[in-house]
Amino acid sequence: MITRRKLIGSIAAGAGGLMMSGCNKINTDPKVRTLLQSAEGLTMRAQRIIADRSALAPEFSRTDLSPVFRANGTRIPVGTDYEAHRLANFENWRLTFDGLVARPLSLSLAQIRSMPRRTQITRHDCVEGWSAIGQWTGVPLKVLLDQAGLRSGARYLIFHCADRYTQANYYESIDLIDAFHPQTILAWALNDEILPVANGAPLRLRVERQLGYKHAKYVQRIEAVANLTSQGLGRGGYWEDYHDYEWYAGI
Ligand SMILES: Nc1nc2c(c(=O)[nH]1)N[C@H]1C(S)=C(S)[C@@H](COP(=O)(O)O)O[C@H]1N2
Ligand SMILES: [Mo]
Repeated sequence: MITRRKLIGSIAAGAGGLMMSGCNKINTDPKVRTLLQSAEGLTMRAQRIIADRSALAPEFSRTDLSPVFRANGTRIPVGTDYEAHRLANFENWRLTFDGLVARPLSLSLAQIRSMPRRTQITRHDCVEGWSAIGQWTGVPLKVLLDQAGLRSGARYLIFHCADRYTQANYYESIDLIDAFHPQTILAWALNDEILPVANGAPLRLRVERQLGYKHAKYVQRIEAVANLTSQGLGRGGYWEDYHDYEWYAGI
């Protein structure tokens, strides 16, 4: 099966090749003509995928809320600074936003909670076979991106988490299409309550067009990067690195 990632990779390769060739040669060489035709087809498909990717995930009403929003994976990070921050009610905790940005940010929870917010009721789908509907409130990631200002070359955001999960530090990453998506938020409340520790306090990612494992909990640092090779085993996330999960887990 061809994954979206591979598809987009082959589009980029095809387009690059075409741009370097002379125009006349393209039209006469039957091999190149086939490439041109298929590249055009791929470009249309790529545009559809991108248009599709800016669509909103379904939102629900309060009557749809799951009675309990279950927790999965890490329920309480141990053995790191996180523990001290949790015991101090995250008073001195800060979110770092750095990497390929013009203005690195270091934000307290109070600052984050006073920023523009979005509330959304969405369905969370875990690959392990359960779903839950919850109401999330948080700052749209776009607000932080606009404050920090991406530098040229930035293509992905890495979310560094406070927990180790089995053998490694949990982390995740998304591309800029998802980063600027209106429903992509850093949530600090669930169902009108301060975000519980089990669900990722004090701050967790909601990236509503993707499966559960992309929704990084306990986010303490966001790093803008040019590629994903520097972190972990280089596949863009804990589950991608150690369990062969797809990097793009679109739903
Ligand atoms: N830091 C961190 N983020 C994480 C996980 C984790 O173990 N650690 N588990 C992931 C998985 S598989 C799912 S389904 C959701 C679960 O979120 P919840 O605990 O709020 O239900 O968080 C995701 N984000
Ligand atoms: Mo999951």
